[in-house]
Amino acid sequence: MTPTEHKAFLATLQTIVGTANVLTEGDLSAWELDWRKRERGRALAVVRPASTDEVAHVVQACAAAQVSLVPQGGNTGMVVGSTPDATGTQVVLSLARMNRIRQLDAANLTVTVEAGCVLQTLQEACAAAGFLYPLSMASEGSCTVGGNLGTNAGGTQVVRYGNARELCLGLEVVTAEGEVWNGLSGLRKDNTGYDLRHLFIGSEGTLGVITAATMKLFPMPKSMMTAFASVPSLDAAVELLGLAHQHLSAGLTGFEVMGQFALRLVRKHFPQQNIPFAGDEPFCVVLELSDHDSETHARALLEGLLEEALQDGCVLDAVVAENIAQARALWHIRESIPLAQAQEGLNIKHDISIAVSRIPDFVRETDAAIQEAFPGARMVNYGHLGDGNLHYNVQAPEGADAEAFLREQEKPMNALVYAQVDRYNGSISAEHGIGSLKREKLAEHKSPVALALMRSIKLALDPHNLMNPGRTLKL
Ligand code: FAD
Ligand code: 2HG
Ligand code: ZN
Repeated sequence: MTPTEHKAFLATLQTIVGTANVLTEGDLSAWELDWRKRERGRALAVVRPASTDEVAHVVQACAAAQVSLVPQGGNTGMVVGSTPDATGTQVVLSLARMNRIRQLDAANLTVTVEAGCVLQTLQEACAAAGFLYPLSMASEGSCTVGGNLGTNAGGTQVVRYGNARELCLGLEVVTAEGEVWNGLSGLRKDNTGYDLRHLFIGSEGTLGVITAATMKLFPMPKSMMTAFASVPSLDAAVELLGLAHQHLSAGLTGFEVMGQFALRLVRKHFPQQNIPFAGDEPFCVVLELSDHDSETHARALLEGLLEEALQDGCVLDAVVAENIAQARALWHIRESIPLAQAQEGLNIKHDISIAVSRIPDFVRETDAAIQEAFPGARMVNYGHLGDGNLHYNVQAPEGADAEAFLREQEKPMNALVYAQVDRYNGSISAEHGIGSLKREKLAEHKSPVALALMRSIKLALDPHNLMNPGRTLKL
């Protein structure tokens, strides 16, 4: 682009969204630096449209100028997918101003919401109307509905309600050509050909821009109870999960596991938190029961489960929250682990999924292999055990230079862990996506047939490769 073309392009964007919403100067770190501080990009401009129409016109202007776009919500993604590359030639399309809840349809148990709405804002608005919007994760104070759908986010309630895909009934999307597809019918059954919404969900901004979505709502449970239990091993945690399914059935709405070192990091970096037990138990579990009968009914169910688990020996000790504040505090411990890890320093993350029953063997074998190859590496192992999703993360050995550890050991560490994941028929990305961080890995771990189909879809929907190029797929 010549300087004159550059100026004219910026002027076009300013005409569409207003001068104040085309940012080119000053500190743009909030949009250019990813949450994990892995990569700092440089944007041609950060553009902040306020309506679907404005998004469509911005995309059309970018297509005309052959400028690529990076859709961005809360920029909390874990895989470097929502920040621009270093060339200074990409537009960051921030959906933050498109944050309206368009309609909460109580009769049909749906909510239609714009992509930039912050997840917690949506949860709170639904709760105020007496409904549960179940998607939940530690980043909910800043991640957005568009980012949740762009990544097909999971979080802590998947065991009962599914991930973002399963909650979504329809989308409004601006295509790579700048056309608007309105698929916000909210129908629960619609078999009229290919289900386009599923192409865009989890596509990490590489196929189009999600501008709004119709999502499922649920009746608010009468009672939600949280327990925090210590368990002697991962095998015991899996056994407890089986018992929880039996005792609680669809009432089981959360089942998270936390390894000893993960909790030690929370103790170290957030000493004000009151973590139950001494700290020497190998693993702890947070489990949640949601009940549509009564608190008495819920308590009886949970106590029945814990009694049997204590007798079996798969639980060593347990506390049950007496009120909402205590329940929140117990969940907060779990949710503080990624923040405690970040405080401890740069780290290697593996967001993996494996059949639940095989997780204990996987961890035993892989822990041993890691200790042999990387002596002293500290395992921060925790996650959504109810869904078979571990955050099998690795912190540099005590006292080591975390930056050097990441630089020198990330590749061989990834190779070791992902080879194990393959052996166990697992996935190298359970919920965070691929972004640019795992793009090369995707090519190594997905079959050639699957990769070819994905490329065909990408080229059909975005023939000029302008939508978040270089993310997810290498063309
Ligand atoms: P961004 O980071 O802005 O974008 C993520 C991706 O989606 C990018 O590829 C981007 O281009 C694309 N995108 C964003 N908006 C749109 C749009 N409107 N249309 C099309 N594409 C779009 N993730 C989980 O799944 N489960 C967890 O439990 C979880 N916990 C987390 C805890 C912490 C502390 C943090 C920091 C992150 C966590 N995450 C978790 C990761 C992250 O919060 C989720 O991936 C979230 O869904 C990203 O939302 P966002 O709005 O921040 O998206
Ligand atoms: C969580 O479950 C998030 O807390 C973050 O998915 C995981 O930081 C991580 O590895
Ligand atoms: Zn997670």
